[in-house]
Amino acid sequence: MLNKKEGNRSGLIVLIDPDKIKVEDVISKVNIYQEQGAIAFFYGSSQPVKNDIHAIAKEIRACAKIPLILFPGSSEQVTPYADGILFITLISGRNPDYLIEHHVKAAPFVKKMGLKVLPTAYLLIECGYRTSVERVSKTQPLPSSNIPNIVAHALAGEMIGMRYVYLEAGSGAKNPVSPEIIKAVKAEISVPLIVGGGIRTPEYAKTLVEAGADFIVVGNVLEKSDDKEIVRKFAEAMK
Ligand code: 1GP
Repeated sequence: MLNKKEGNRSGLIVLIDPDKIKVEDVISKVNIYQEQGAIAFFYGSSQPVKNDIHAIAKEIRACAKIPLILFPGSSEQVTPYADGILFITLISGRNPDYLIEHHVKAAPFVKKMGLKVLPTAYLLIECGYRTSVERVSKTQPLPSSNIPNIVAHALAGEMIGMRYVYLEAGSGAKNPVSPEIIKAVKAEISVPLIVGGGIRTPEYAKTLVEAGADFIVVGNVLEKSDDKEIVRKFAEAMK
């Protein structure tokens, strides 16, 4: 489901937060993002969602030509209006709710809805302040200075059988994941590496891709930027 475009080193994924988009803006935004080179949409929030999560997903799916993949902060964010779901396990933390409880709650629905499942080892990396993932999940991020420990977590995720490793600095992170961490993780794992959180410039995305990131996730910067070509610039930089 997550495929790089032919000839590209990496793929750009746009995160759509259901609480940060209006239903009436969905069509124009989705069209801009996909025309400018995004390869997939992630959809979800680390916080409880107030908007109608199903209605917005339905609208996105109706006009999306690229996969719409749920990136749920909890089992309550599962909707049938998607192509797949990142079945995330927060293995950087030790909270059983995010290691198995939400999975058990969601599994029967995911099966019934026929969503394609992408089992994902999700590692929260310290970014300089307390992120909403940290607050909501009541877990500690992995210290960014202890790279062997981050690599060990990623490896454990792969050995357990997870098909993707996701290094997350947190939405709006001041310090995104560093190229050094990506390089060290990529050298040890063989599954695709997704990186997100606080990535603000195409240049930084390029550095991360050169370090070994297979997929880069951006969210906040698109909502805040006035540059109408920003997605194209990210996609171009990552080729
Ligand atoms: C995806 O949470 C991130 O991994 C998105 O972060 O909103 O900071 O781009 P930003």
